[in-house]
Amino acid sequence: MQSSACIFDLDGVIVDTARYHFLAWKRLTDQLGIHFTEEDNERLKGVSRMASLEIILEIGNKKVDESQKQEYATLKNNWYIDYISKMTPDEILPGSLAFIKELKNANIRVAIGSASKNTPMILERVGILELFDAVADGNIVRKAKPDPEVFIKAAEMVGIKPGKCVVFEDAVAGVQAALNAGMMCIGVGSSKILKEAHFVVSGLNEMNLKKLMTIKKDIRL
Ligand code: B16
Ligand code: MG
Repeated sequence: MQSSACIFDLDGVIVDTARYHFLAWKRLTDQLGIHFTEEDNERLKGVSRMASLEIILEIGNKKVDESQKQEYATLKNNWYIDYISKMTPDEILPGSLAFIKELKNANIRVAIGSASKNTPMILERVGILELFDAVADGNIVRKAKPDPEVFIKAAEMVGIKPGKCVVFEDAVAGVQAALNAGMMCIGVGSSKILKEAHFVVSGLNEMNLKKLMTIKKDIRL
C-alpha cells in the first residue's frame, strides 16, 4: 500500500455538517417563502454552493438575477459560518480519526477532496487541519463534482497517480467524480443510494487498513 493515497470528502464523511447546511438554507427559504424539506436537502449533498442555490430556486420556481443570487448565497453562507464556527472536535464522525491515523502510520498519504469553500475553517474548528498531507477544496477548483478536478488536484498535491488513490465519498456526485478521476471509490452511507461506488460502508468506523487492502485486491480499475 506504499505510494498510495486515500482522499476523503469532508461533509458527510469526516464531519456531519449537512444539518448546518440544511438549517442555513432553511432560513433562506423561509425568508423567500419556498417550501424546503430535509428530503430536498439530500439533493444538495456534494453540490457546490451556487449549484445548491439553483436547485433551491428551481424547487421554489423562482427566477432571480445574478446579483440577487450572490446576495442569497452570501446570506446563507454567513448563517452557515455562524453554525460551523461553534463546532468542536466531538463532531468528528466515529472511526474517522482512528482510520486516518492508521493510514498515516502505514505511510499512506491522506488528503481532503471537498467541494466546500469552508473546508479550512471546519478542519481548524474540529482540530484536524494538521492531520492531512493536502487539502483540495472549493477554494482551489473551478469545476464542481461530478467533475473529477478536486480529486485529481488532491492526488497531484500528494504526488500519487489517480489509479493509486482511494476516495471516500457520501454523495452521488462525489462518487461519480471519483470514478471520473479513474480512482477507486468507497461510498460512505447507503448502498441503495451510492450504487456506483466499488464498495459501501455506513461510516468510517467500519473501515480499517486490513479491510481496505482486501477490498482493493478485488477491484480492477
Ligand atoms: P460551501 P463536501 C459540500 O462538501 C457539501 O456536501 C455541500 O452540501 C455544499 O453545498 C458544498 O460542500 C459547498 O459548501 O458552501 O461551504 O462552499 O461534501 O464536498 O465536503
Ligand atoms: Mg460530502
